[in-house]
Amino acid sequence: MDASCCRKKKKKRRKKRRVRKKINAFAMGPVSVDKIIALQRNTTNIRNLCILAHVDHGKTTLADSLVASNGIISSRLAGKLRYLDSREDEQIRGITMKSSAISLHFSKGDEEYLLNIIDSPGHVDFSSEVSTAVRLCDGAIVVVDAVEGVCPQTQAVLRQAWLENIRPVLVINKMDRLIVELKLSCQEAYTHLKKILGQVNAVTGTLFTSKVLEERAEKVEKKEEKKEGKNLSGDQVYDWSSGLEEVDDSHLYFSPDQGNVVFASAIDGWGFSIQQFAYIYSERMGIKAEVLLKTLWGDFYLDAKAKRIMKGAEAKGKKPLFVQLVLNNIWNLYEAVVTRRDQDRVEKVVSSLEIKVAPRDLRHSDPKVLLSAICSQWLPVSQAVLLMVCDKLPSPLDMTAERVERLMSVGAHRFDSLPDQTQKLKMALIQCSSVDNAPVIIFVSKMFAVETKALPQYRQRPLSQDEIAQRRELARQRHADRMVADKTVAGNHKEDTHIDSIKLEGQSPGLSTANMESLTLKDSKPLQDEETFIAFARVYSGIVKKGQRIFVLGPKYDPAQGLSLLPEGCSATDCVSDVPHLSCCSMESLYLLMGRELEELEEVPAGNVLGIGGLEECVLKSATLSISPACPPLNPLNFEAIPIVRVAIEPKHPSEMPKLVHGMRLLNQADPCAQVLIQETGEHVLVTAGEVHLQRCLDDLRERFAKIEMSVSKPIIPFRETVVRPPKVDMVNEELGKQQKVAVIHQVKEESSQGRLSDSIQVDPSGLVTLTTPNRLATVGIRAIPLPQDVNRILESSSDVIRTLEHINISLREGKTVDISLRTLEAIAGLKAQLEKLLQGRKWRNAVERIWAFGPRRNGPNILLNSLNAYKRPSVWQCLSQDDKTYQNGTQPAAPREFDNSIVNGFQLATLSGPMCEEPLMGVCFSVERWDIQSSAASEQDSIKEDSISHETLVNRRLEESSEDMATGNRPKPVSRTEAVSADCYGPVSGQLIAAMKEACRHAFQAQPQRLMAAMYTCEIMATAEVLGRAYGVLGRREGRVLHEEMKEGTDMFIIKAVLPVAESFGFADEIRKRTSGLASPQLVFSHWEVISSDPYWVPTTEEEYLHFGEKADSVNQALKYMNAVRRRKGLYVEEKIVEHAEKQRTLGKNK
Ligand SMILES: Nc1nc2c(ncn2[C@@H]2O[C@H](COP(=O)(O)OP(=O)(O)OP(=O)(O)O)[C@@H](O)[C@H]2O)c(=O)[nH]1
Ligand SMILES: [Mg+2]
Repeated sequence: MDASCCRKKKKKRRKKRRVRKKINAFAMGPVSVDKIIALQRNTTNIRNLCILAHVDHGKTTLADSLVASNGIISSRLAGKLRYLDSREDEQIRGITMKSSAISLHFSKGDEEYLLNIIDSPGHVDFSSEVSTAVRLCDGAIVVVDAVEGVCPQTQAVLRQAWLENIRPVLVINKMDRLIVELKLSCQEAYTHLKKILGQVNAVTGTLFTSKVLEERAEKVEKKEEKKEGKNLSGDQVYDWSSGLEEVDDSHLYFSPDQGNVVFASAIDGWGFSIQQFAYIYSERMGIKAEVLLKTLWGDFYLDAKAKRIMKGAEAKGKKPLFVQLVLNNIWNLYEAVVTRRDQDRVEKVVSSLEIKVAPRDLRHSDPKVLLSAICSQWLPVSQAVLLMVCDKLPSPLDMTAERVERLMSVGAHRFDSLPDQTQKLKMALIQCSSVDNAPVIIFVSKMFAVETKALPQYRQRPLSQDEIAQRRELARQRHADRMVADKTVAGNHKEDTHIDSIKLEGQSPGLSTANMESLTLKDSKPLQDEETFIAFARVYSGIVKKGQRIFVLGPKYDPAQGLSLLPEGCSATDCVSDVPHLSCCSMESLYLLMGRELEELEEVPAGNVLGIGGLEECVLKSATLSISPACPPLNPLNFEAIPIVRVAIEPKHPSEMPKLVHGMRLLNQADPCAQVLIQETGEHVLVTAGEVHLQRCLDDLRERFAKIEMSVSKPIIPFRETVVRPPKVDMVNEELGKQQKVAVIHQVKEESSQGRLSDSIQVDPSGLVTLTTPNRLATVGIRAIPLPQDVNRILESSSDVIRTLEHINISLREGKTVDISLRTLEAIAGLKAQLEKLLQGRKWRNAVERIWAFGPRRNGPNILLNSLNAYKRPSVWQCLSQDDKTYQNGTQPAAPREFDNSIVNGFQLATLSGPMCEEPLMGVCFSVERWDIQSSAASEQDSIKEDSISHETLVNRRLEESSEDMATGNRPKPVSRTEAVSADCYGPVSGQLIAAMKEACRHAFQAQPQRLMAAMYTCEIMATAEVLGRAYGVLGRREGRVLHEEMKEGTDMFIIKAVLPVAESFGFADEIRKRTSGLASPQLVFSHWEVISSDPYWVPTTEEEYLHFGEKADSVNQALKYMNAVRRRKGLYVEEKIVEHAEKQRTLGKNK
């Protein structure tokens, strides 16, 4: 009896265990790869989306809930695991540092969807990772913290989404904080949420307005062009309307009644959109769901007596429907579960919601467990978000023609100037077709490194039944062989060594050697410490197959050139070595990206995000891949962050240098934004976006890529050198008379040039420097003039436009015709107009037309001005007057004078490194007021022409190489002087002229009051009132300047906006976090360059100054400190007193 009872119990227990196992398997088992492969073919139901937000607003937590909905992680761990933060430092720091993708499955009714979701980092240092994510998507979930609202990075990501033309939906996250932390009532919360929506929509509104205005300007221009073309003469009619009135923009905004907003608490696992409540209440109250959909959000209330929904809740002091029907429920639940912990009420709520909660959860001491148990059944956040995503975000098939054109038109070229074959590819991109003959087009947005042993082909996996059987067979065979060997070579001590050969001879039928080896090799190959690069990519058209060969198009590839050089019908399997910026590669493996895991695929159809292996030799950071050479390289990514923090790195042991170089090359490839350079000084330099980014790069270098001990220099802070107008007051703020002013300048001048001025240089009191070449054949007269600040700012922000302008000018000079896109022409004309507006006054008369060049690197913020009356050279703006009739009517443009290039090159060299501490110049205009070349030089020019050319190209090359990437360029090679064949013992005239011009510019610079410019960060700090004072303290100590401070409405948070010199920013974030016990955390973004007002060369000159500062003037001079630090780092001479306070040495008495 007892025994049978026992058996029954055991049986029951076993059954229970089996059931539990089954349930767990259902909950934990991820969707099979086969299913996802099947879904990849149904393009209509694919959604490629990324999650974007300010740092810490809960992207990864939300992603956890979505991942858990597919059973990849347990729902209990969702929010705690942060599954997509797979790096150790991400987990430790609690911030995401890279974008990573995962493919999920979702069923909505009968429809099945494939969601390729990319989680992105919110920290400003990693904003380049956001760019790489946004490019591959068609839509985005923008997450906003319900308490913090719109923050700087929220605006930045909305702008990025806008620029890439992808559609956003909104998730207002951390709703629980409104209840638990801020303790708002439902009504207050509703007002607060309305305000946040308003803020987000304001950002979208601004982006939209600027776009409409831009488009309108384009249209007007086109119309005018047409009119001119038809030679219509008549009165010009101006249209003053902005065009904004006519455009419907309602679909752009976020509004809960549009279904593009979800309210959520990712950490507690709930989220809802208006739709869900509309359906719940339409059933319960008998009101049509459509009516509720329109009224649940907004100024509507429920008139209980009339049983009708009325407008005007606010005016009548009634509760809006959203408060009454939606928020109330949630507030009640929180009150019962979290605030009061009222068991009875909880049970009532649970039964009214008709859900089941495990008794274990009901009894749990942490109320959050019970809360998530209830919420995840009642309003699962994944359901709400994924429904919205499937409904509101476009599929890859919905790609607009506008987006495609923008992707395809690169640089200054017009889309319609591209070859016909290329223009045809536009249709392929729009159709996103996966038929067999569709051209394959892929964009790689970044390369990421994974440990080779983590790749699926090397992963330890459970053996299948067949493999186990095969192995058994193998073992049996080996055993049998050994037995045979034992018998035949009995007593022979070599028996072991024979086994292999015997094995080869004694094959059993059906089991080939290759098979056996592959079985044994695959699992035992030592792959420790190896990294493999995988391309993070998307297929825009065609089907990609494993092993397929493909063209890799560099960003400078020109399809017109490619098509003319390649034979007709040429494919990537043929060898193409002679086409610039084009190479071939085979895609060795294709992967499905599943967060931390990769799954191998055989082929991937259009519209999907994927990983590609085998491209590391051909792709550095990003690239376009296509099987057609007619494909243009797709537009490069636009990065918001400018890398600014640089450190020099060297190995602890000099012999490990090659390892470091190798490691840095890998790092350069693995990070979209980090730059690796070899400076002119030979230092290996790493440039990163900020401190956190720097730390991550160094960790990667140390632990993954170089694996050596390194010493890292202190961050190298960049400075700029400039000149300013002579001061009007002295350091004690006394007005300076004219006499004194001249005295001050003279003194500086004398000091700086003491003993160095030779007789070939003359400086006149007005600052004009005249310099003659050593062979006395050429003389230049240069004056340095400070550019107005606004001009400086415009030049700095327009470096891209200036670069394009320079390219166009080079082409024109070479006699090529250039087809320039309207947008580029407009940008150039805009820049010219802005400069004309700002450079007004007698001094700048006609200055914009007279601009000779920009520098350094031909696109920098300094200007070379032609002030020679006798020399009319072609204008840098000549592309704007290309269609000019007078020009076409035969009046030839002026030709540049001989040696024109030497003057420009001398200017480029001078602006590349200034005399203060060899940093680049900024905001300086060098006006050429004299340039004489004696006739003997001109007559010589024929004989030395060749030489001068080689010299000029050498200088050009040197200018370019100084900034070149280590990965792409080599170190500048020393050029032997034997090239110089001139009879002139001073070398060729052009070379001398370059040197003379450079020196003249330097002296002209020194003849003016010089200043350093510091890079500045803007920093936004959010802090509570208690820690505000401490935050100010830290800012003050680090030379920060507070711009404004405001209180965030509805919270006790203050937002301080300040600027801070980059030089003072290291450790700032940590210090402020420590001082405020983690309550304030700043975001530092590079903003601009600012002149440091103190003069580094200042010494007291006036009587008042002697009185005030003493003879030594040893109060801290910030500019001098910075300048000397840079000089010391570069090994330049530093003028410093070694003994500052010379006092007689004495021994202090013990008792004093
Ligand atoms: N109260 C509350 N906290 C949340 C919620 N969602 C996330 N958090 C917390 O917010 C912090 C940041 O969450 P993450 O998901 O790492 O934020 P993120 O946006 O991915 O951050 P980055 O990737 O670094 O930009 C974590 O401590 C989360 O626990 C929420 O709904 N409510
Ligand atoms: Mg994150």
